[in-house]
Amino acid sequence: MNIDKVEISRLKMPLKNQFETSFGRLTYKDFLVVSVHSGDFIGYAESASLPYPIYNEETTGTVSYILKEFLIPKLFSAKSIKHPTDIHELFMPIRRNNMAKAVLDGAIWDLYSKQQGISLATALGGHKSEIDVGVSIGIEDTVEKVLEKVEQFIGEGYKKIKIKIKPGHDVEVIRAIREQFSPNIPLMADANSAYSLNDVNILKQLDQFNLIMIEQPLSHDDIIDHAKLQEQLATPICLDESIHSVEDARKAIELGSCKIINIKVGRVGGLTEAKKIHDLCKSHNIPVWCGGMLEAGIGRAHNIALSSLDNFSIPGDTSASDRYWAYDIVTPEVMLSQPGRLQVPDSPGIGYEINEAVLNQYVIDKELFTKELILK
Ligand code: OSB
Ligand code: MG
Repeated sequence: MNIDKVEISRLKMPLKNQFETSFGRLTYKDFLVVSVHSGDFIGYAESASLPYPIYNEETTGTVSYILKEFLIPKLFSAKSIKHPTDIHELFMPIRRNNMAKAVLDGAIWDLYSKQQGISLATALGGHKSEIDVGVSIGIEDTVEKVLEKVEQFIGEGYKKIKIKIKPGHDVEVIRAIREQFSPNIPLMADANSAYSLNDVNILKQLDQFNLIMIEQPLSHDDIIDHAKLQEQLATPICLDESIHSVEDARKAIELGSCKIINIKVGRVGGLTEAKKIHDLCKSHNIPVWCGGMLEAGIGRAHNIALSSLDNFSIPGDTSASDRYWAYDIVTPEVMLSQPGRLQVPDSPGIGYEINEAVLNQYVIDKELFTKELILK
């Protein structure tokens, strides 16, 4: 794969509705679209990063810096890149900065699939032609507003309803949902690290609601206390923030810190590492699902392709474009094929075209990198 140039566009896209988690409120998504060019082929990916370091330590600004200063120069000075997994090797000496690595890794995976004339899903080893999808509901000012959203998304057929919780917005919200809707709706809670072991009594109360899982109740960097908590909870714990690599996943499984893992491509440094975590979890009978970072269409397309792997057996946060966006940057937009289901594209690469007209409306900065410029 001979890379001629890399283009980075920075986008600022307003969310249709603000999205609040225990770590803060987001009203827009500020992210990068990276394209890698090789002859007539172009691979695309978007950064999972947020404008502030509140989910993890990265921001769109740090992703941009690491790409320009380290990762793009590494890409251009590599002797030969035969397969996207070579990128993973190439970036290994750089510590962390996983969202920065993931965006270039993802663009190369898309490029490779297009050059091979196969879908990204096929390139990754996925076999599903359709996937079940869920939706994530943020913290609202009132319980009534949460109930309205739950009603709307159940109506759209979403196969998993995830509720953001934090101290003071937890047991009553979940109770209200269980009282208002059929006890069978697939429900879970995501705390984004808002609790500590001192809150074990609150977390234990959640056991009565038959949740599919509780996601990341404790600290963003913890796997020890989660193991202690899991011993005391009937509800499976799912880790999100704490898992950055297949090694983290191995240790968490060994310790009993979780029974389910949320795989986010950005958080783990790319599709190659995401697939490794999928495979490891499969061999330990740990189901996985694909998390989201409020992606626009390009990121969503990557998530759909990844979710076609068979151990993605729980619906992911890979909702349709209209969950967050008035207009999406891909065409067609990501739309449910039937209630709560998405088709996995079988055309080459991510399987969605870029909607340049929409994308350009949101671009606030653009930079081009060539081998000559970078290695001068
Ligand atoms: O914890 O899964 C999370 C959004 C931003 C940061 C962290 C998280 C989320 C979500 C939304 O839950 C998932 C989505 O629909 O993209
Ligand atoms: Mg989460």
